[in-house]
Amino acid sequence: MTFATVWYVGARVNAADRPWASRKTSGETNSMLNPETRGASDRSNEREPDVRDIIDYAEGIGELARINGADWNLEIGVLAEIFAHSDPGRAPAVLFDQIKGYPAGIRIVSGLHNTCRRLAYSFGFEATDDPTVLVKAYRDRMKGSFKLIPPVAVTAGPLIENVDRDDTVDLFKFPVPMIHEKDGGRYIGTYCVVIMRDPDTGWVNLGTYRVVAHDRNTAGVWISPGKHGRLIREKYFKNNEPCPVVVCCGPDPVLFLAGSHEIKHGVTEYAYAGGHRGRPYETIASELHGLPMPARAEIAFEGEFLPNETRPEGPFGEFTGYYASHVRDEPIVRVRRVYHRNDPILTMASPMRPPTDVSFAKCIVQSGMIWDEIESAGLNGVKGVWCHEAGAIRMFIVVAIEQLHPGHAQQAGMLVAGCHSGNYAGRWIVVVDSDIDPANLDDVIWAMSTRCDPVADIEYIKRAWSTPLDPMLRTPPWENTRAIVNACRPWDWRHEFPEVASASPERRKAVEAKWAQEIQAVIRR
Ligand SMILES: Cc1cc2nc3c(=O)[nH]c(=O)nc-3n(C[C@H](O)[C@H](O)[C@H](O)COP(=O)(O)O)c2cc1C
Ligand SMILES: [Mn+2]
Repeated sequence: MTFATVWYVGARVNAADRPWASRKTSGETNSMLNPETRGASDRSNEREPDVRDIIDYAEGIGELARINGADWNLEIGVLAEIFAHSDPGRAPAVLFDQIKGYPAGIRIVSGLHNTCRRLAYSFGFEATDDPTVLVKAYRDRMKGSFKLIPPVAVTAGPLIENVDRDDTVDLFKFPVPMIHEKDGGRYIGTYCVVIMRDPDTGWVNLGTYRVVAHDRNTAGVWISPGKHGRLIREKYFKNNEPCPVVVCCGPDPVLFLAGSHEIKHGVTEYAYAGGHRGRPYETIASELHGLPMPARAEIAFEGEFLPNETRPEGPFGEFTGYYASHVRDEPIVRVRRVYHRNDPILTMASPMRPPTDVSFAKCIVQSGMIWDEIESAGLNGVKGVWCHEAGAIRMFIVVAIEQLHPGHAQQAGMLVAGCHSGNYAGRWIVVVDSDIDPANLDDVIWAMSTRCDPVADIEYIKRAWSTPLDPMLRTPPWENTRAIVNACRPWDWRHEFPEVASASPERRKAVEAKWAQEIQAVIRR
């Protein structure tokens, strides 16, 4: 053992013992809350969004592990990987303290919201252990009460408890982790949002892009072609101007998930995340460029991308589970301000062979987004959507439908492949009937094996939006091929399709009721 202590904290405690359950902002009224969550307990909508709140919550439900004494250099990243792989979708959040070479209190956290309960809490959904219930809750909210809620500017907040300026800036005052052996540097921004403003429209975009600390006051950011931050940066560079930027390391979970999903062009992720919180985010204007920073974030730093300066960036572990994009010259950020809370907590998302410490939560949110988008495009009969962790979230997506007309399965597959949330870096889209649980790989493989003729039932889309991170691409343009697998019973002879050999639901229920004790004793449900 190279670290000093590991322990798991807390079983479920009484509501009265949970200080976070009663934390309130002065002046807050219930009308600011998402209506469907009003009056409910255990939901973060009722509190100020920040990293500490979700850590408290995780601790309260026994889903927090603490590790003291680990090294930022190839221990913390590897431990995060060991935990994430140990129990995908059920692993605890891990809080690292007393990090080697750093004062106690400067911490790193990984896996903040990577279970059903912690994700439900963050979004203010009913607590559940069933991911498909959460996907549906997301879709129902978008169809119902959801409204964008723009942020509000404030002048004070914990983020500016400490401000370092110019010569005192040092990114390595934080225990920036070296995550994997082959990484090309220490990455400060993994679970982060990169905040930039469109020079023409004033739209503020928050995107999760990886950020390396090159040295004490220089950072490198890798943004995939077509991403909003890249489009904004290109506008400044076209005029040979520096591009103002704030990197926020330590946003609360909903803001991070907003930053790492494909929110519509022109919509600020603050308003999307605020809509889910049911309250506006409070933002503080950054000193140099007036960019809005989350007032309760842990760490942020500010500077400019320089139009004519680059440094080699990468390699870095990527969401597909590979080092595919190698080393390239990328623009750098000259860092001139660092803002942080007392005893700051650097948030970390370790990129690794999936499942990762964020992938389960991402699968839920992305599945919900796709479901919402394909229905909004007019598709009827959708019964479920699931993005699989093993498919690196984006590369293996299953949609279940109640087939209603000829060509329906094809329409569903095309929409999943083409909608904004399903388009980037995809590979396989599988369409299944409604008796198949899209999140259950046994079900999905059974359907693909028994209801699909590979020659007749697989369609291809060519030249689709991919990325240098796609391990199957070696050169630009970064476009790839999608397969839409129709694993539904063939529409034209669906009524003659062989019957499923399984007890009817009624028969099963009756037998289960009669033999309940015996069944429980055998399979211990
Ligand atoms: C942990 C994590 C790391 C990511 N790293 C990058 C990255 O380095 N570059 C990138 O372009 N996208 C990255 N993404 C994906 C983007 O965050 C995502 O595509 C998002 O939609 C970008 O925001 P935008 O739509 O406002 O451009 C990452 C996502 C996650 C969850
Ligand atoms: Mn965006």
